[in-house]
Amino acid sequence: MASVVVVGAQWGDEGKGKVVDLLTRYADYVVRYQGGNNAGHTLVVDGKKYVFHLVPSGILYEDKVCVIGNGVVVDAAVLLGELDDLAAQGLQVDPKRLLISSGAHLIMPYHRLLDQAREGALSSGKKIGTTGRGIGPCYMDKVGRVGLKVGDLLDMPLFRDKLAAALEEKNFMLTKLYGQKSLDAGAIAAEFEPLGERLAPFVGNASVLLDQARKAGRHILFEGAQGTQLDVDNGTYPFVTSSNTVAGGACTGSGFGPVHVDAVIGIAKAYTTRVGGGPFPTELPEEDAIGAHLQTQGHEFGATTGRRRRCGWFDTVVVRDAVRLNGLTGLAITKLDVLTGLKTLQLASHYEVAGERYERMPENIRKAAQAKAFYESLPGWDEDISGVRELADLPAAARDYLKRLEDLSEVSPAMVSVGADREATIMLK
Ligand code: 2SA
Ligand code: GDP
Ligand code: MG
Repeated sequence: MASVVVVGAQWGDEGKGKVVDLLTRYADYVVRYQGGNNAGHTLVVDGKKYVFHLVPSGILYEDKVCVIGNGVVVDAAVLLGELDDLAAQGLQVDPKRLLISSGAHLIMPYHRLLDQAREGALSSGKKIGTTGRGIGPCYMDKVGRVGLKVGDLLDMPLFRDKLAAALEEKNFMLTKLYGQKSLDAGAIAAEFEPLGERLAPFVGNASVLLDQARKAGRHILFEGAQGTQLDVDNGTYPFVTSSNTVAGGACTGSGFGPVHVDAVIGIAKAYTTRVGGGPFPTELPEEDAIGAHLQTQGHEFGATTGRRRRCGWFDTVVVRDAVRLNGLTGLAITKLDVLTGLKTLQLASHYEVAGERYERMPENIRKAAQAKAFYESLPGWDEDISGVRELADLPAAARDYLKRLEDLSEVSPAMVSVGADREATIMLK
């Protein structure tokens, strides 16, 4: 497969980092195309843990080129911090190995302040539970045509002009709406100028680079962040992030033509988690013993904010939505090992809202919040499966669970993950 898109099929944190890392073996280019440092992608290589927020996971392979596409929102200081951390671990990232699109928008200090202030002003049931990284306000400015781009850092007079214009409105909002201090354009420009100087060698045109790569027959892997149900157009709006997390975002977010995408792989956990507010029909209460099992055995804490992730049963309604919205050609199931020890497992097959049957997530957010999940029960297993590398070696109950999950989700698994490490994987195709 020349060009493959990897997306989260649920609400994020499905283990995309691990799967992307595995697939990177076959890729020449690894591309982030949406989101920003709200993402947290964890990789475990030879027992060593890496968490990336902005740098594509492919960075650990020294012969791969990583790309941050125009659809990403970049916190320049965070990105440079990740590069510094890698350098401190002996991995000096050369500009030949990382290209940052000049069209990617910059997360500015006022974006972070506004994100946190707006979230703070919402009443408890209305809170989105954002990561507070300034993602929403940055995308608002992009769509509102007042954003600053990475490329503007290479033209400081232009940067200063755009900043001064943007700050007029932002200072009004910060002071009048949220009672905060106004920000100083000169101080912000002075903070960004050295960041721009350091980033300059990495800045370029991602679309042109990827087109050349494609024409040369190189393999390109697009690494999605967050998950399908967090897509701003197709997710459980308004409890979503502010970008297109679905596979279509890989094209708009990197300047790559849709007909050149050969495969789309969805990643789903063997159960479901969600961070932040919003509907979650298969959620188990925090005090529930099974919910507690998933949370503790799965170490379900946010990789960016450390927040406790909400946990629940696998939801085939959500995954069927993902199959349709992304055009999934295959599925990778992760964290099957976390289910070990549970006596009975449940797979949600459909919902009901006020007596009406739903085979997909209701579009109306109030209905989505009221959706009652209906389940099929299957027996669990007790055997440790973390060392299994062949499907046939899984306990029969685990194989039956995967088969029923596959039938109800209407997509076939291409890979099953049974541990955080690269090696803890069962390849099916
Ligand atoms: P934002 O900050 O504007 O994107 O938040 C909007 C919603 O999107 C959710 N969101 C996420 N959900 C799961 N994982 C994410 N990344 C981190 C991780 C999250 C963390 O890998 O664990 O550490 O808390 C992520 N990023 C955004 C968010 O919870 C809001 O519901
Ligand atoms: P991402 O945002 O989709 O990349 O996922 P995260 O990194 O936020 O969360 C997934 C977590 O599960 C990480 O801590 C991974 O190391 C871990 N993980 C991935 N696959 C497996 C698996 O098969 N089993 C177990 N036990 N952990 C896994
Ligand atoms: Mg994550």
